[in-house]
Order: sequence, then C-alpha cells, then structure tokens
Amino acid sequence: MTTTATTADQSAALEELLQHLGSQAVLSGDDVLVRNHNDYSGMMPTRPLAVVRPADTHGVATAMRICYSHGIAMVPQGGMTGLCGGARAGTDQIALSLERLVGIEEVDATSATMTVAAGTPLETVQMAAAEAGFFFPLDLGARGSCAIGGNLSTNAGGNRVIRYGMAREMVLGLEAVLPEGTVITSLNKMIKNNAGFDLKHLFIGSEGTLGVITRVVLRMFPKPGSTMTAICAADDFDTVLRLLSSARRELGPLLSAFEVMWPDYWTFATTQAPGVRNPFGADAPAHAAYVLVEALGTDPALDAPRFEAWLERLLEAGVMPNAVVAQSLADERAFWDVRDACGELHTLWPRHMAFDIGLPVAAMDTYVLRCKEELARRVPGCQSVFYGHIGDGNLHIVAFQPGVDEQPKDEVEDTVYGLVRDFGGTVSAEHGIGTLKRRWLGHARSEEQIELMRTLKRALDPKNLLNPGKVI
Ligand code: LAC
Ligand code: ZN
Repeated sequence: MTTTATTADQSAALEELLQHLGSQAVLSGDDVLVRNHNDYSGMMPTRPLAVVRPADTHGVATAMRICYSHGIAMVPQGGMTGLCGGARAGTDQIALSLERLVGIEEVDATSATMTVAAGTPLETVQMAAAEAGFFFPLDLGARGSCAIGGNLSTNAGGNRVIRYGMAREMVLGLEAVLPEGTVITSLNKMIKNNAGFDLKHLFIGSEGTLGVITRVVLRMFPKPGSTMTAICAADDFDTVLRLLSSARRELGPLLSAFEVMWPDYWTFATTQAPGVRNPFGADAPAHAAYVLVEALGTDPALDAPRFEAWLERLLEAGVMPNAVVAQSLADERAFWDVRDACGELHTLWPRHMAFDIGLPVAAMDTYVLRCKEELARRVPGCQSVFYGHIGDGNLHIVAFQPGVDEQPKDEVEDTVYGLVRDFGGTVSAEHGIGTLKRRWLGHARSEEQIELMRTLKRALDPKNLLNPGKVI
C-alpha cells in the first residue's frame, strides 16, 4: 500500500515537526540545501519537501512518528555519497538527514569497540580508532564525506574486504528506529550473542527501507605494525589467479587487498588521470592485467623481507613478468593513486554509466572479454574500463558512448546484467540497489527471495513510508 499525503497533511506534518524539533532541525522550501538534492549517482537532482535534521535518537523517533501519522514518506540521508539513488528524496518526501547526529560516544579499549552516532563521517571513525591505538579497517574513496550509518545501511565494501569482510562484519550492536517511530536499542558489545534473531542484520544492507540506524557499536582491530604494497604485472588472467592463490597461501591472514586493473583502466589511470604515474615507468611495456597487492602485518623487520622474498620467487619462477614493491609511504600512496584514479573518470566521461557487479572469480576474465565485445557490438564507439576487488569476486565497469546526447543506458545495462545472469553473478556486489538497479534485482535474486524481502518490508512498514520505491 502506498499512501499519498495531501498538501494539508504535509503542512500539518511540517508544523508539528517544527513544534517538536525546532527550526534548526527543519528546513523546507528554498532553505533545503543543494547537498540534500542528490547522491553521487549522477541522476537528476530533486528537492525534497523538507529536510529534518534531528540531533539525537529521540528526535529521529519523534520525526518518524510525526511523518508516519501524517502519511508522509521519509528518506534517510547520510553523507550522500551513494551511487544508486538510495538516498535521493522526491519532491513530496521528507529527507531525514543524520548530519547532526554525529560523534564518538565511547571507545572501550578492553572490548575493542567504539560506540558512534550514525551521522559520523567514516574518516572520523577511522581517526578515533587510530587515536585509541586501534584500527578501523572499513575504507573507501568517499571516507571524508560518507557517514558510518550510510556505510552500514548499504553494507559497504571497499578495498579491504578480502581481509576484514564487508561493513556487516565490523558491527556488534546497533540502535535503529522503525518506520513508525519505535526505537530498537541493542548496543551489544559481545562477539557471541545467539539469544534469538540477530535483528541488527535487518537494518544492515537494507538501504534504509526497514529502519533508520541511529547509533552503532563497531569492532576495532589491532593497528597493523607493517604495510607491504606491490604492483604486479600479468600476461594473462590465469597468472592473476595463480598470484591470488599464492598470495592467500604465502601471505595467509596478512593479505589485505588484491585489486586488479585491466589494460583499458590502467592506460586511463597512468596516462590521463592528473598526478598519477605508472609505477613501472612511463615507457614500460603493456600487460594483460595489473594487480595491486597489499599485506598488513605486525613486524616490519620480519614481514617486509618475507613479502619481497615471496614476489622474488614468483618472478624467478617466471610466473609473472614484472613487479614493484613500495619502498616508502610515497610509493604506497603512488600505487594506490593508480587504483583510486577511478574517481577521476567522471571528469573524463561526465555522463558515464558505472557498474558494481559480482561474479565467480574463475569466470571473471571470460566475462570481461565477452562484455567488452558485446558493448562494442551493441554500442558503436563504446569506451569501457574494467577494474575491481577481484579477490572478492567484485568487478567495476565504467562505460561511456562519446558524442551522443543521451547515453544508451538500456543497451549497456542489458549487456552488463544479461551476462551477469548468464554467469551466475550479482547485479550489485557492494554499492546496493537503490532505485538505479531495482529493475535488475531479478537477475540476481529469485522471485521467492524478492517476495520474502517484500514480506519483511510490509511487516515493518505497512504504510510503505520509509524510503519507498528503493531496493524492492
Ligand atoms: C571503488 C568504489 C567505487 O571500488 O566501489 O572504487
Ligand atoms: Zn569498489
């Protein structure tokens, strides 16, 4: 059931919100800031009816109770860095921004946990963990702007999943507000707690459709004592797979990133992205794939020579043609700059289409070849680059057709997702579904799975007012 609120309902709700939360927490009409109009998905911006910015859980619950009783749809918003339209609010909807619900509430060194307000930027969380002598491993390009609540509601991935898992693995407890305003507080600090359903997982990865996360208890990890980073070249994808299994075997639990870049991406990054240099040298020969390998250890005196010796053995055995190991922090940064150059693709191809698919690792290269071929056949002049977190079976594709007014979205999506279905993959490995990928959900989930998602949605949000039209 979808409820359509009348203008009278909207005015009554706004008046009540102002009365209970104060003018600092309610912005409407022209006062709504541009930052609340859109996420990073590149969709058309929309100005929500109003933005409500409560400063505590009680305020969030009050706002949601008021909106629910007046039949007004609410859209939770964090740092607005999502890539699928999940936080984009329509003109008749109220954006519920967590931007004032920020701060580190507690750092518990004995439990190795920190309790954090949901609007806190990821980078602030990382820094607070570091100050306490710990490490918070979730990391992604948008770290300075994205909010931890958004990271959890989308179950964010990033570059260190291979070692530490997705955002879901870093949460022990949380507090969330149900669509009609009930607060569910479970700030659990224990690793083991099998007392009934683990309700936090209803809210992690459901993209703000079942509840709004307000506070979280995060796991902190020991701060690594050493970082080893290398870029390896491979002359075919089998070499990449051999390198991956060798890294898993030889580096064991130290392996913390395994990022693969296909030549189209590599050429873009090392020749077109500003300030990025080719770690093999500007005139180095081209290869079939490039891999950034990172390992985090405990003791530089032991770990670094072991890491170098491992790569040395592979080079000597002729497994791969070339590899460079970072000798300084500046080198490490320069290697990651090649991988992070994807952030510059929007300047090169302003209206590009970006994908975040998942595939069985063994099928990855065949998929890339087929996809590139089909894109070239179906979309004349199509430019595309392939890169991703291959250790996690997660491939990013960015495609663009130059010289046309409107991008051929349907052809490109049909190609990318049609092959995903044929290869038994997923339409989103880490960015989520939002609105952008909603029509493709059936390529990755069965009807029965989607129906169960809808059953849960109806049970928690019978009026379909919390982030309606997203995910399912
Ligand atoms: C990345 C983000 C876009 O891997 O998921 O760069
Ligand atoms: Zn990614």
